[in-house]
Amino acid sequence: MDVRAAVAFKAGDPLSIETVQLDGPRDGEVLVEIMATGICHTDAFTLSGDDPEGLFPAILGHEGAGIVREVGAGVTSVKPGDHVIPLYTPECRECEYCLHPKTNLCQKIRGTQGQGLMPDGTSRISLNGEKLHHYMGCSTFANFTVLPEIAVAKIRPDAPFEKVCYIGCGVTTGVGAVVFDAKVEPGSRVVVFGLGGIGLNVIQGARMVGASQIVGIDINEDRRAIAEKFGMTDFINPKSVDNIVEAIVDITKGGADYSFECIGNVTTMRQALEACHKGWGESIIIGVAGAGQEISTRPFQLVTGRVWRGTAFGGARGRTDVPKIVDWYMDGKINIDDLITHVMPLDQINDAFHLMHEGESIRSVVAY
Ligand code: NAD
Ligand code: AHE
Ligand code: ZN
Ligand code: ZN
Repeated sequence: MDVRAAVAFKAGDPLSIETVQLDGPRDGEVLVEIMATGICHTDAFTLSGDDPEGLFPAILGHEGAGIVREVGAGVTSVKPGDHVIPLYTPECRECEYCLHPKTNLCQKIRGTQGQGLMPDGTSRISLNGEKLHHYMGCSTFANFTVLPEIAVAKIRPDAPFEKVCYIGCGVTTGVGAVVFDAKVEPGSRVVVFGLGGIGLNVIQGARMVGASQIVGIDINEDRRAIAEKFGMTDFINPKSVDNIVEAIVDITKGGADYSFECIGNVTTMRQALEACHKGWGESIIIGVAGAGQEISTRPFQLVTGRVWRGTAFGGARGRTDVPKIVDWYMDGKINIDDLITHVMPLDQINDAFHLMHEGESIRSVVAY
């Protein structure tokens, strides 16, 4: 079938709106009509050429929501008409990783996913006979996509696509990092580096679990008001202090119980670790850093009890946890509406990248 898609032909170039050809679902796959997709910083990261796994030409996008229109042979967990959120971290419930209690990183299809292919090693997407790569197993910058059955979470039908698409990455990553991975305790002092589409969700997750102090760090002063609305108690602009680590240790009376790096910058990753409390502070890396980047610190920081760790997709097991997070939104436990600052049609998708780079948007959503 012909579908409308934003194609990334080359790193650094704007996306190009094209009519591409999509093959139907094969065994264990589903065809999904994408109704809305968010634009995450990771899409910009891959488009920039910084992603060591970045492949071109490709259809990017990994933060979608839509409706199952067709299922391939053997699919049992969803049927046409079901509302779903695509999962870049699938949940097969049978691989060594799914069966391990300490990780959400299902590896069942990770190999082919990283090669921009479906699990059988082929692509379903082409343009005038030329193969296009899938992206993060999702490719939501198209009004239809094909996904493995294990990479869709079935959600309630009354949830609005233009809002809950954001649960496909940003909301789950930020809230989940607090709830599922760090397991922040009530009364904790939490520090959040980067108050964008992810960091603001860390803030609302921290407020949800009862953190007593939530310190936000951003070079964009405009983030202060929205972060306060989501639960931030203190704000520091690194440009306004001599030493950001000392400023955090001072304001938290000894250091963070938990810090979250939501930027993707190896310098702020080090600051986030070193701003943790001696003896027990844990720093969680969420930001994705470019090819060739490395983190460093004095080992003494870890010897003296700080913990450095990371999280992908907020530690969420997609098919199990995403429907619950949709319920949290529908029940008013989390706020998504105020984070979606821009909604646009597909042919304006390049504006979403511009708004992100200019610091003018929190989340842009394409509504098909
Ligand atoms: P964003 O662009 O919306 O937000 C980034 C924020 O960081 C902005 O508010 C910006 O002003 C701030 N910032 C930039 N440089 C800074 C600095 N030096 N000091 C302080 N603040 C600074 O991006 P996002 O969508 O929130 O994504 C954040 C990061 O998380 C990206 O690296 C993205 O790739 C990554 N990410 C990771 C996962 C995961 O599963 N681990 C999931 C989603 C996104
Ligand atoms: N491909 C990159 C890393 C990109 C990355 O870390 N992706 C996160 C999700 S970011 C969502 O916005 C992730 O889930 N990672 C785990 C995984 O298996 O991909 C690189 O550096 O090679
Ligand atoms: Zn993302
Ligand atoms: Zn698995």
